[in-house]
Amino acid sequence: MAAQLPAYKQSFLKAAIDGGVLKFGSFELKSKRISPYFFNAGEFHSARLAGAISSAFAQTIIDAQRSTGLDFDVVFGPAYKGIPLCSAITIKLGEQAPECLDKISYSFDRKEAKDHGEGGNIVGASLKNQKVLIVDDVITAGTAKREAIEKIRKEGGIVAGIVVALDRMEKLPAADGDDSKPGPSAIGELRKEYGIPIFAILTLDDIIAGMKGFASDDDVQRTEAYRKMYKSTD
Ligand code: OMP
Repeated sequence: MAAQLPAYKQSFLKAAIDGGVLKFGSFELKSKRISPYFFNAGEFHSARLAGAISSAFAQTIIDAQRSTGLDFDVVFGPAYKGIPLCSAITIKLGEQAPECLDKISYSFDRKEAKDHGEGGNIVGASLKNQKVLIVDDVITAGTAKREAIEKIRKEGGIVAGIVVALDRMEKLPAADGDDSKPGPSAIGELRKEYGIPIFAILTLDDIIAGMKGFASDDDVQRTEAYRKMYKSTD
């Protein structure tokens, strides 16, 4: 495992690989790119892995609070994969930073609005006039995060930032379909467009650094070739 990664990132990467969350092979992405690796946060369902991912998120968030002044009231998990994340992360934040206990809440959205009972689109804390931190699994082209930002704004919330488990560091798909040209990242564009900070527990660079020594040479080479082809310019 790579010596240069902070201990919590190393143990998160190890948990992801041991738990079959991070897999090597051939996978078609939402963008239709064929990737030699895939990160499936839906596999983080055991007590051990749910603990590992929520601890790593909490640590990343606490570091960001200390180093950048990140400030928020609500941890928001977009449906579906963000839902277990936002509740587990909120519990961890309360444990790791007790000053969060009475300050931070969580909420998530429904895919379809409920038209009876309490009704509405949001479950958990109201977003109105609240500073909202989005937590989610992976960022590739940023489509899912854009949708979450728009939803939060519609509810009257102020997006304070985004934290993801993995930043794939990919350039946005080219409008003309020619993926061989250099291009900007999804994260860079979101930062510019919305003026919000974005943090990740792991990046593709971390994975490549961490996989050397235990993954096969073939997997390392294919992942490096993928990075060369699709890594963004920023
Ligand atoms: P964007 O919305 O384009 O950023 O894509 C992120 C989504 O892609 C995630 O929320 C997943 O649904 C999916 N995904 C993964 O879960 N893991 C990966 O390693 C890659 C993807 C992907 O399709 O790009």
